[in-house]
Amino acid sequence: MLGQQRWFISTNHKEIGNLYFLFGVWSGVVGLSMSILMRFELSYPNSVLGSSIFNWLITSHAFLMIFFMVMPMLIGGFANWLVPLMLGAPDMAFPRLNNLSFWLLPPSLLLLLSSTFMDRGVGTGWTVYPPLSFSSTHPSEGVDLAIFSLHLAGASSILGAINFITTFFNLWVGKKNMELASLYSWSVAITAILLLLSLPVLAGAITMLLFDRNLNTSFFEPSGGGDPILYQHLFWFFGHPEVYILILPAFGIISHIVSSESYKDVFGVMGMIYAMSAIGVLGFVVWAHHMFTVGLDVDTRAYFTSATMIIAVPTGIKVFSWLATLYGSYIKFSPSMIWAWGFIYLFTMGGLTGIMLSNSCIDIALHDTYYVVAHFHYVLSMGAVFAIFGGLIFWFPLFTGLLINPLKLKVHFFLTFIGVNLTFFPQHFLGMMSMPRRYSDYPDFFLFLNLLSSLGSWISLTAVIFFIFIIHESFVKLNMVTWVNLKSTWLEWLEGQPPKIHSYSSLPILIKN
Ligand code: HAS
Ligand code: CU
Repeated sequence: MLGQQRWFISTNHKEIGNLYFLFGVWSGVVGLSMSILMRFELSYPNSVLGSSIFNWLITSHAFLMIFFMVMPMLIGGFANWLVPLMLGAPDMAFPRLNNLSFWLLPPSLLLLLSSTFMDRGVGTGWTVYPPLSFSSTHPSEGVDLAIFSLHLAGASSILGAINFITTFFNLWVGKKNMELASLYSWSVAITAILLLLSLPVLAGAITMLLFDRNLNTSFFEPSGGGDPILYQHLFWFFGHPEVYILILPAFGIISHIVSSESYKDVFGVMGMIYAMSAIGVLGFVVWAHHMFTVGLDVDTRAYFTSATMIIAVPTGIKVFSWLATLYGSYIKFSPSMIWAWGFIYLFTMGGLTGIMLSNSCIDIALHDTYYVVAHFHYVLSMGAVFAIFGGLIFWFPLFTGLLINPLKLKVHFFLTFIGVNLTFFPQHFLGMMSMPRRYSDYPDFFLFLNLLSSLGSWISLTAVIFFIFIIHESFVKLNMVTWVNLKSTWLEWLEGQPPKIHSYSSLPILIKN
């Protein structure tokens, strides 16, 4: 455990998982604080912070949430803890590499945070598009530090991906029966393949940008024969698979919660595996839906529109399979299950607005408006983050040996549910009224919806503080998982139903360890 000596050089997958969780929670709190500052700024017209600081806030918020919160928690934390256990492996395939993967992240975070102190920080947006990110337009060395930060985070993820792929394909006790491996392990394996194929492209793009900024190359500089649109292609060839990297492990977690809480195997396990694989493959051929406004010709736009829409099919297979699993089962409102319900409902909402945006003709009006912000927060803040909360609650007894107060967890869920919906639902309307994203000010006309949105963010903040309190209470009370209180408490939660030992539930793992 973390308390033992020399935990920092540990090669144990559970200890490394713990480190990832701590790291992710810390970055998440910093990223959340930044979003609250942004919502304060936007709660009233007139810019208080000014555009430089606001641009720095949106950039750091996105980097922190994507690379230092969601990825470390969903892949680093959950996958390190669960994949070896679910596969029946003694540890990850390369335990020392695993340690290195984690320890590349703190220096990466340090580089990102130190970029803040250079001039006015990095205000390029997480996409770091040239010409805005050129040294002529963004002279701050902070941009170079952010690029180095991404290099390190990328190296960490690539090494982690190699480790997960090797572990999954070589250390599964079921040998050749890959379809019997758990769905979460599958989701992580597919995510790892996506990481391995997409991250080097990002690394290439930002290195070319670094050279353009410092070494007089002109990959993206028209005056030297380069093309800034090339950067967008390279970035989104990474960027679109990246969004599926953020959601696939979440899909895996939801499958386990749904299966365990409905006392059934997931409906259509093979279908789920094929759907995740299809999402992974298709994710690589749709990138230009982020670039409909750069002047692509109409045939190209027609292709990217159709290819993007096709992703609704495998994703629909997943959504309907979860519903089919739950169908006819005893509907429970256990704390982890309500997060899964929330996920299925709100992720689908976010997915549907994605389908709207995939129409190139509609996207020309909606691109760079709050509609896009609403879309990706529905799939991320209410998709990826809901799965993180659901998974943490579901496996908390396994991770810590402790139980959490279920009633308070439900209060926390409803506070969050109200908070995030109030924050992001009005943003659809702001987007349709053409409020552009990434601005620190707006005309009075947009006041009411922005105020609602800010109000929602404060409710979400309250919910997070409450969650920290609940977890703290669990640690202080040391309500241990023992057979006695497992029986009494779990039976209480299950409203009279005996806990069933299920292949997808955490119980067999709990007993094994
Ligand atoms: Fe997205 C922009 C399209 C899924 C994240 N997305 C973003 C950005 C992020 C992001 C972060 O085509 C902003 C990046 C930036 O900073 O600029 N997205 C889609 C589509 C899907 C999708 C089609 N996105 C995700 C996921 C994310 C994510 C998952 C992270 C976790 N997204 C876009 C487009 C843009 C975009 C445009 C660019 C906008 C712009 O202008 O910048 C799909 O994977 C969603 C599939 C899921 C469903 C729901 C379940 C399916 C069911 C089956 C039946 C549905 C059918 C559809 C048949 C569709 C239930 C019927 C259609 C109707 C309209 C009713
Ligand atoms: Cu995309």
